[in-house]
Amino acid sequence: MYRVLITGAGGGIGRSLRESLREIYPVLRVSHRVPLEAARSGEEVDRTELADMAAVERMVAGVDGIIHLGGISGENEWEAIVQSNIIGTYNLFEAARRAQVKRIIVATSNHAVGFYARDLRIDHRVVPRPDSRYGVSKAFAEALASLYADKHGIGFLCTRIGNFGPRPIDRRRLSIWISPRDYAQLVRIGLDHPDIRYEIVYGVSNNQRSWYDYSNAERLGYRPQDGSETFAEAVLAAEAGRAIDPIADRYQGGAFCAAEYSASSSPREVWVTALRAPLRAGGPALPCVPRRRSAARR
Ligand code: 15L
Repeated sequence: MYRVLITGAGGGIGRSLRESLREIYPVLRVSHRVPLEAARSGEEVDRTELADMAAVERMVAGVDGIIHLGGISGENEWEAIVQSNIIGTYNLFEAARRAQVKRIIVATSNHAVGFYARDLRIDHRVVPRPDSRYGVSKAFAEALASLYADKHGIGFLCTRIGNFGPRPIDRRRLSIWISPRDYAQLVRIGLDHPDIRYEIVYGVSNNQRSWYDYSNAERLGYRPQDGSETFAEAVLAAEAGRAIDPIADRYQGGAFCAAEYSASSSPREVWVTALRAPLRAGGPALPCVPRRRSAARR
């Protein structure tokens, strides 16, 4: 990889990757919709609105690989999600196809699968269960990536990021946290691995309380250095006595699931079906298993 583009480079993950990937690839092009800090040596700074196709085409010119972090990173009005995450992601992948980009790392999210219950451990093969309009846009990005991988041969690593930060900030994040250095490792695998066509991996550190089976990332060489358990005692003490929300506390997406919840009953328990229907005969059996049972097997 000679020139690597980071979209959404002004956000938390983007700023972190701008530092950790500096001087790893000869040229890092960093882009955001608002102005970024000036370019240092080995950097090119760009300002692009992802909904503007002509601008996106200029942004990807001459690029070999893309880390796509751009767009809205939480729940929002549908119109805003459509502009940034649906049209913006389409424009990026289509411009990348025209520019013959080889690899794209997609920042998808745990919210694409947020309506799985917390007593399950899910892997990369479960069907999407978005918990928000934002989660739907991430499931869309994964599906669009699949199309551009199969039909146009771009290599995609879709990283379903849990929660990125220097430390897990609450009980829920103990199960989904990823440290900056572990995410940087995953991104480098996505850019440098010689044989990636289309993969979904969970972007999580080695968390003992994980709801995610990240074995697909391990298969590609991922060896996380961090784990949330180091922080567990302090995190749980800070939360002692907190009121329980029946939806937010039952489902992996947390408050994203509870927001605007208007059903008079609980979400469907489709995991039972998944247990009965292994995806591939003879292959690793279950895309989704009760977490305690999975832990006991290890
Ligand atoms: C995400 O996908 C968001 O981008 C981030 O802001 C957090 O809300 C994170 O998920 C999370 O679930 O903690």
